[in-house]
Amino acid sequence: MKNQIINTILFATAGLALGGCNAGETNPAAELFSRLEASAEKGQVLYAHQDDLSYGHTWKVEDPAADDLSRSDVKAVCGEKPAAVGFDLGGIELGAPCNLDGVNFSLMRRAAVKHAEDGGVVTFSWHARNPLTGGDSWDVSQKGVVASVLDGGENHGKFMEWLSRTADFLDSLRDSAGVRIPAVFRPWHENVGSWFWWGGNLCSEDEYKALYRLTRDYIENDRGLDNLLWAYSPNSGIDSLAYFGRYPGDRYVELLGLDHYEYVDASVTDRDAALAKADAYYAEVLSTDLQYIGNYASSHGKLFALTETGFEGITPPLWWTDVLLKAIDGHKICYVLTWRNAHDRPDHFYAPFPGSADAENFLKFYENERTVFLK
Ligand code: BMA
Repeated sequence: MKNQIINTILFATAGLALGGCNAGETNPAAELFSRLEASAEKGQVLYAHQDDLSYGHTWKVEDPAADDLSRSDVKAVCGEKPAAVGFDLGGIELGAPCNLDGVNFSLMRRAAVKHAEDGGVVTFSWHARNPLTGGDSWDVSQKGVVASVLDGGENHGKFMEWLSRTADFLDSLRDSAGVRIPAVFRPWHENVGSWFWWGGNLCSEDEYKALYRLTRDYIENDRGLDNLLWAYSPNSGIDSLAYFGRYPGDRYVELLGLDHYEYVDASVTDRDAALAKADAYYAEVLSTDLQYIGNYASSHGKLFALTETGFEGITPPLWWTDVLLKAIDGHKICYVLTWRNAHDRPDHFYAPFPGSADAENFLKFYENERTVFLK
């Protein structure tokens, strides 16, 4: 009974937080919200890995239609798939068969649906092409791209077609009963730094907010997709003023995120000193940023997560326990996502694989009572 009352309250709260659904009603997104909220409340953190089911350090799904989706670098190391899997939609806007990293979109659909049906969580980022120049997301050669896609801008019509293709794909994420699976959608990420065409120096705060709102209004209201939790995830290394300066508003966001990576300063010649400095900086930034994001999330009924993180090549052998787990200690984030293990770039990996130097330490991370994997 007690649990029933708590569940009713949780669902009602989530329903209120989500545009288009009434208190007490449930939909896939509201249910996902409640699950994530309840597990974060218990101090649990879902482990998530980008592209985990599509390829790994030395392999790639070859047959998108027939593969049984049982492979995963993470599973090969600890015996379980991650609880959450990240996918990227970059390229869907052009109607391309594969995303920017060569992942076939029908494979992505199958993998996301299977992962959700297996009880996991799926999240989508979107490295969309530059609609003004025709370049990629990182083409920051011209300002005014965002202005050009807003209502009245020269690329508005084209951009609405892009949104329409993205909505088609998100709408096609349906289980065997034809019901849309829930997903976290995280468009226009790392938006305070200036490396994407929607970045800090490339558009005004109001233009950014308008871009985000246009995206949600179209996908949710015009297309009726109620299966999404919307994430806002700036890059790290900023303060709360910068973080919230571009926040599209509580009506538009359910999950506050942060993308924060660890890097070694190559100019420091003493490798151990460089690593110690990198570990300390990684932890310091997270402790500040997760504090203000967490405060806002708890007072505004939002989820929060470390939406991208990692150390390329995972050099410190104890990174998982001594750096990552320590840095998130005390913060009620619902998931932590480490970036992809590229199959075609041996040094570009952010999760363990059989034989990687961090694999043993990852087992400790896996066994830690806080972390949650698929089972
Ligand atoms: C970056 C790198 C790129 C990739 C992009 C989108 O961080 O991993 O190789 O194309 O993410 O997935």
